[in-house]
Amino acid sequence: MSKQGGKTPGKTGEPNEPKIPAGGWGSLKEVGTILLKERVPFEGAQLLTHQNKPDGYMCVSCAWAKPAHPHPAEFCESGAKATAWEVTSKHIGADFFQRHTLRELETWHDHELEAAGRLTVPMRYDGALDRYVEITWERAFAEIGAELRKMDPKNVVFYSSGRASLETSYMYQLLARMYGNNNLPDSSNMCHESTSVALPKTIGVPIGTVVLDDFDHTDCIFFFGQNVGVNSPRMLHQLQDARKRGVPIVTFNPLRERGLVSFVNPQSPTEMLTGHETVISTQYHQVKAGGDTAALMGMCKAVLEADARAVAEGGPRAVDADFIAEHCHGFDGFAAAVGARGWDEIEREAGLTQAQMEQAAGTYIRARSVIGVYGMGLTQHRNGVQNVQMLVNLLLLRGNIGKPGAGICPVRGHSNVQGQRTVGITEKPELAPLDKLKELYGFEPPRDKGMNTVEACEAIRAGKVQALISLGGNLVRAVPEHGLMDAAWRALPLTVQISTKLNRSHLVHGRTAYVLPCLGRIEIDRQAGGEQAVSVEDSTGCMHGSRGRAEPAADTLLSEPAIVAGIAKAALDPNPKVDWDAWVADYAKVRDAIAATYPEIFHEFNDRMWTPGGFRKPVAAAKREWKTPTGKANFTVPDTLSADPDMPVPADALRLFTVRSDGQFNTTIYSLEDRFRGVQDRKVLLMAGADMARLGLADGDIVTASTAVDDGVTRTVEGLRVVEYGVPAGCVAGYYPECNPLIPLWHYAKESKVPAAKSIAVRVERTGGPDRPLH
Ligand SMILES: Nc1nc2c(c(=O)[nH]1)N[C@H]1C(S)=C(S)[C@@H](COP(=O)(O)OP(=O)(O)OC[C@H]3O[C@@H](n4cnc5c(=O)[nH]c(N)nc54)[C@H](O)[C@@H]3O)O[C@H]1N2
Ligand SMILES: Nc1nc2c(c(=O)[nH]1)N[C@H]1C(S)=C(S)[C@@H](COP(=O)(O)OP(=O)(O)OC[C@H]3O[C@@H](n4cnc5c(=O)[nH]c(N)nc54)[C@H](O)[C@@H]3O)O[C@H]1N2
Ligand SMILES: [Mo]
Repeated sequence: MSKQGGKTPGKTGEPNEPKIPAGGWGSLKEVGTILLKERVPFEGAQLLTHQNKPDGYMCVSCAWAKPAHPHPAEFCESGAKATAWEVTSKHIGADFFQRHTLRELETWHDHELEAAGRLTVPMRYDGALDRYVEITWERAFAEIGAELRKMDPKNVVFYSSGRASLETSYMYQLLARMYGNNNLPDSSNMCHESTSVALPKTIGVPIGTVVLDDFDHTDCIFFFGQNVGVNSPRMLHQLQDARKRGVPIVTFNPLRERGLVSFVNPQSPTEMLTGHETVISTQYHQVKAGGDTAALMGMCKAVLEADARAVAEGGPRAVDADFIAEHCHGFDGFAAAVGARGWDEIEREAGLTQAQMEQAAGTYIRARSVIGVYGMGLTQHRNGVQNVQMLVNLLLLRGNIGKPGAGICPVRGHSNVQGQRTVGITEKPELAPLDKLKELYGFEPPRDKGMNTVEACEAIRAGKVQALISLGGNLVRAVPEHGLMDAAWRALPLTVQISTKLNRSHLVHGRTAYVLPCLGRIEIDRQAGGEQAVSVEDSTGCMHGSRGRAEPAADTLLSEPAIVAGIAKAALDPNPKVDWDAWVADYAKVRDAIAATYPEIFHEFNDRMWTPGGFRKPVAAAKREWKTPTGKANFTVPDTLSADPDMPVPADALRLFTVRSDGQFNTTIYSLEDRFRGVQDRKVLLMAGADMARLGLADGDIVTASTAVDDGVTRTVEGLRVVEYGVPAGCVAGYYPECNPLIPLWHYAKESKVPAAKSIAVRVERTGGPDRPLH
């Protein structure tokens, strides 16, 4: 047993796991600790009262919905950490780089890089000195513009991480298109792109159908591969309320995640004082990583078998036959495909028993209105699109789309990642309003397909990319295949990072490299036209205004719209129809432009942006209008139940899935500890006792993991500590991004190209351990 703090001994099958609830005093203490560490105790605590409020700023952590009637404190532990991290009083200027060369900084941990503080001045890399050196904004823009003008627009990539506002994102996509390409990869390409591909084909909209109100009317909630306690904790309020009404919650997840087990509401004095925990999941099925298509198939099979019995016996139907007849296409083919699959195969691929799947199906059948919630556990697989489609199949069987209390609920990641897509950040020209842009701005938008994230990586490796502009993010660490990608990155002629904090992508840079520091969303944004506000879209398709409240980290920072405009003016010939300066002076004018481009969604944008709870974009499927090629909601037959057809796991290997901890926001590592999983450091592999015995490993052993594929590339991560943990046999969990070197670039979801970060065949080799000699 390893010596992990804060744990009670685990019972069989779940060793080493702490038994703390999500929320509670632990959560409050965490908030206090990070505010102190970032030296913002007073301002930070005050600021937090404005978080996710109709007149305040929208949290920079997750994209979960913001209620019209917020709690007095409408923030969570994760959101408070993200706020403290952004408004930290630690700042770094050019003098920091006089003290540290990039070579030295490369030895720093990712946590230390970001913890150094906010970037404050624009800089260019000086190769002779191996340092970033301060330059003026004017020079930075002029030089970047001059470089871009020399390049073939098709070889330039405009990446964005899903945090930038609707206003910035709209300007950014216009910049890329006026420059001459649709190369607009987004963090969404590594995230919910499987959703954006699966849902239009099946229900005719690219986003979820539920709103907050549905949680008040639901009879049952299913959770697939989403870690609510860490990644969208404010949603625990809706789950707790539902549980108090007796609503069952059925979870499918290889790990018993604390937030899905129990919760103490930090905003309830009674609960805090009595320690009363709400049980969140009423059933917990530890599906094998990649086993969801099979598990969902098992549930559909159980529903259809129950329905056949009902028909034979004349009882109430288990499927909603009227809904299927009126609204669906492909039911017969789907039912036949389900019938053709045997329980043996389903059990083997899901790692669950027939009885477990029948139990879940029984709960499903008894509920009138069901919500299906999911996250990266479904999307980041070779079959990521198919996984989502299987969840749609299950919901369609009982008409659980487009009625109150029911629907599909993808939980998006970054706080405006969904909104970026809504305003044109996409590499797919058919999804962008190109004719409208042409009409409004009098230029010929490029019509050819642009690069998504994986394609941009492939092109970078092939030496075909001349410049990479990044609007936020830390692409060098977020992508797979660090071994090959880092080297390719350094050969890029030009990289431009628009960032708030120092990260690996500033160190693994192009031959010419710029760092452009920007204001964060929480900061007051003063422009010629006065203090500006921005807007974002949440996971449920609701748009919210957001007004910064904190003093900027430095007066040398520019806002994201100002930086995008600065690059645009330098790289593009003047266009009388696009007045970048006027847009920067008054973001309301950008919103007018957004409204003119997308009148159906954004009409009277400026008037509606402060609507409490947000204003929602039209979601046809929520009204049972199906904008699909068949005009109906489509059942789809899965190609395979196999978790991972392109990367089978050899007998001596394990299936690795990468996860986040409560001490991180993506590649931003706030702290090394994972409070909920009881792990003190991040270089670990969480492994089942049975696998450890099979592989001759003991808790605390140090191992090297290597990818178990034979494609001529060696991929390893050294120095991982084995932690015995309650994961299904054959599966092993590790942290993102530490394990990203193990993911081959070619290993992605078939139709969406989302890297398959939740299923990687790995071998482990023992290299050391605390008290056992090597062999
Ligand atoms: N505090 C915090 N909040 C965040 C983030 C963060 O890093 N920190 N990141 C943001 C972003 S960009 C995103 S996309 C979201 C991500 O939020 P989530 O969608 O929750 O993503 P992950 O943490 O990667 O993993 C999700 C869960 O899937 C489970 N899982 C893994 N493989 C499988 C599988 O094959 N099947 C099933 N059923 N489950 C599986 C894991 O055990 C884990 O509990 O969170 C957002 N919010
Ligand atoms: N193995 C594995 N890999 C994964 C995942 C996984 O689950 N497993 N998840 C994938 C997912 S879902 C995602 S979304 C990606 C995330 O990929 P990215 O979005 O590229 O990465 P982040 O870590 O969110 O980016 C953090 C950086 O953003 C910058 N930043 C923060 N706030 C702002 C701001 O307001 N403005 C600007 N301009 N910059 C800002 C800071 O400099 C910070 O260092 O990673 C993907 N990679
Ligand atoms: Mo994400």
